[in-house]
Amino acid sequence: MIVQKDILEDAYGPGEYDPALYEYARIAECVNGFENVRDTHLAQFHAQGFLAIQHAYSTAQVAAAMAAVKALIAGDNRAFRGVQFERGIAQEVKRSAGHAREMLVRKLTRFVGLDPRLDVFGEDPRLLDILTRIMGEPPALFANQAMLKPPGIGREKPWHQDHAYFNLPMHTCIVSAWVALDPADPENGCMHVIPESHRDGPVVHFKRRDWQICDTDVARHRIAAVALQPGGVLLWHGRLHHGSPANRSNRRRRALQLHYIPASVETIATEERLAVYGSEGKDVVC
Ligand SMILES: O=C(O)CCC(=O)C(=O)O
Repeated sequence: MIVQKDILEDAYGPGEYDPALYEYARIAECVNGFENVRDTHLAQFHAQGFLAIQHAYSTAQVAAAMAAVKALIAGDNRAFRGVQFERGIAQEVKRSAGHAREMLVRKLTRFVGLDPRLDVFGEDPRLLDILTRIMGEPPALFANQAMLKPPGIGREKPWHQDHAYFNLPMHTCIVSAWVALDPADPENGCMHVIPESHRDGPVVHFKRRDWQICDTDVARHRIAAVALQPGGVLLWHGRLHHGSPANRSNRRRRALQLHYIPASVETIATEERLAVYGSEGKDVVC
């Protein structure tokens, strides 16, 4: 992340990419509500590497979360320093205020613990029950961010595996939960996944438009786009290949992202992670 006086910018800026990287073969099917998640859906999670659930959270919870996000951006919590803008627009950020400034924000880092209206999402017993059933033990929250991908300027998040970012043992069953606050679809940069790619093991990541899988290693013909209504949640395995195109629409695409690990897991050294996921020292090119 880049710090310019009081303005925190995203670590990576917008980059040109081939739109074919997000040409999807299908829109992913969804379960309707946490209460309808059966063991067959959990088996599907293990087989496919993801599970999408519509109407998991209520309209009231989503509205409260959006108000809480707005308040954090407005600076209502003076201790919060996690507002991160899209990169390269610092002058515009300095000139803007209120709603216009809000529309330039890419990410809120570590929102959990700041506002009960946001904490309810990650603490929901129905979510925790599903995570426990997937992991075989109680989950612990490892990382969290609000991903706001603003209209027109919200950059792509290139294809990657979450495990490549986290210093966790290679066997760890990481599960990420991504909650849509706005309708999320291919036009405003919804999540795209490669079903079953979590079975391919760790993939070397490169610093290109982001810390990412090489574009030529993306299994383009297998892409599923995950369109969600507000309150819908996508769960995915930490080794699933996933990414999201830029938001070229005039609509917002706000989401809360929570990464869970089995409570018993302990962290490893960065070198150990990069020995697997990093490209340096390996005879590979991108
Ligand atoms: O919200 C997005 O567009 C991308 C989220 C994601 O995949 C990540 O941060 O790991």
